[in-house]
Amino acid sequence: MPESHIATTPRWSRADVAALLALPFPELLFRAQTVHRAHFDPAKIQISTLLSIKTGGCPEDCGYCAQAAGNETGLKASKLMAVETVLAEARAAKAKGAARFCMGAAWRSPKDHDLETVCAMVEGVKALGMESCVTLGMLTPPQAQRLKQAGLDYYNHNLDTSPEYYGQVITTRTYQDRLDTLQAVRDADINVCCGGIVGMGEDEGDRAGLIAALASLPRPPESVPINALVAVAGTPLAKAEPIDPLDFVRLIAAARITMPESYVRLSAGREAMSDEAQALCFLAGANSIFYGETLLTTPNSETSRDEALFAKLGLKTA
Ligand code: SAM
Ligand code: DTB
Ligand code: SF4
Repeated sequence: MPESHIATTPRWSRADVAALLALPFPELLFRAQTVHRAHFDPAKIQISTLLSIKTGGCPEDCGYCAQAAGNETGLKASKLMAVETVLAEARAAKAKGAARFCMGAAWRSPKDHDLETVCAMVEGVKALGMESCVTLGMLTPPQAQRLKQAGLDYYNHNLDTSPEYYGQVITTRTYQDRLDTLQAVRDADINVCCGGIVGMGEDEGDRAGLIAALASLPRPPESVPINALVAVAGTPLAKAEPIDPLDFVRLIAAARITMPESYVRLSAGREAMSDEAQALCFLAGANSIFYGETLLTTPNSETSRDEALFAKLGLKTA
C-alpha cells in the first residue's frame, strides 16, 4: 500500500486508484474481500435511516440536487421540523432495526438558533439509544464543538467528486470549503461521514480522483457513502448517463481497499440497482446501506425488497 508520512503527499494518488480500477475484475474483488475480511464480518451490514428535517429552498447550486432553489424540480420547500416530529420518526426507524438516524437539512450552513433545535434532536436520538448523524452544510469550528457537546456521533459532508471535476457540478462553495468543514468536524472529535456521487458525467479518472481524495484525508472518514446519482427532473444532471453497474462495483472495491477500516455505504441509487449488482457491491466490501422508503426527497429501495435480499444473501443487519 502506498504510504507516506509527509503530510503534503497524498497516501493514495489518482493514478494509484486508477490502477486499482483497471485490475481484472476477479483480482480486484479478491483484493477487496481480503481487506474486508481482515477488518469486518462480511455477513454484517450496518443500517442507517435518513430523514430530511428541512427540505428544499437551498441557496447552493449543486447540479444534482432536488433541493437547490435554482433547480426547477417542483419540490415544495419546508421549514425546519419540530423536535418531537423528528423523534417520532427516529423511534419508528429504531423499531424497524436502524442503528443510526441521519438528519439532513437543505442549508448552505446552519444558523446558530437552528443549530440549537438540531442539538435537541441529536440529544433525543441519543436518548433512544441510537447513533446520531446530521448533515447541515458548512460548519464553523464552534458549531462543530456545539454538536459534539450535544452528543453527535457522525457528521456527513461529502466531497461529492474529484477536485478536478468539482467545478462542473457546484460553483457556490469550493472544494477547500468542504475540506475546512471536514477539519472542523475532526477537530471537534466527531466521526466523519464523507463520500461522493458517481454518474454525474465524470470520467473514470475523476472517480479515481474522488476515492484518492477521500482516502488521503488527514484521517480516512469512518463512514464513506458512495452514491449513484438519482437523476432528478429539472436539475442540470437530469439526463446524465447512469454508471455501468459493474463499474460501480469496482468503485466500491477501490473504496474498500483504500479505506480498510471505514464503513463503505451503498447509498443513493440502490432503487435502480438489481439485486445482483447490490450483492456484488456487498462482495466488494460495502457494509452499510440507507434503509427506509425515502432518502431525503427521492424514493429508496423498498424495505420489503431489502429484507428479502438480505434473507437471500444470508446477511445480518446491525
Ligand atoms: N445541504 C447539505 C450539504 O449539501 O452539505 C446537506 C444535505 S445534501 C442533500 C447531502 C448529500 O447528498 C450531498 O452532498 C450529495 O452528495 C448527496 N445527494 C444529494 N442529491 C443527490 C442525488 N440526487 N443523487 C445522489 N446523491 C445526492
Ligand atoms: C449521502 O451521501 N447520501 C444521502 C446522505 N448522505 C445525506 C443523501 C442522498 C440524497 C439522494 C437524493 C434525495 O433523496 O434528495
Ligand atoms: Fe443544498 Fe445540500 Fe442540495 Fe447542495 S446538496 S443544493 S447544499 S441541499
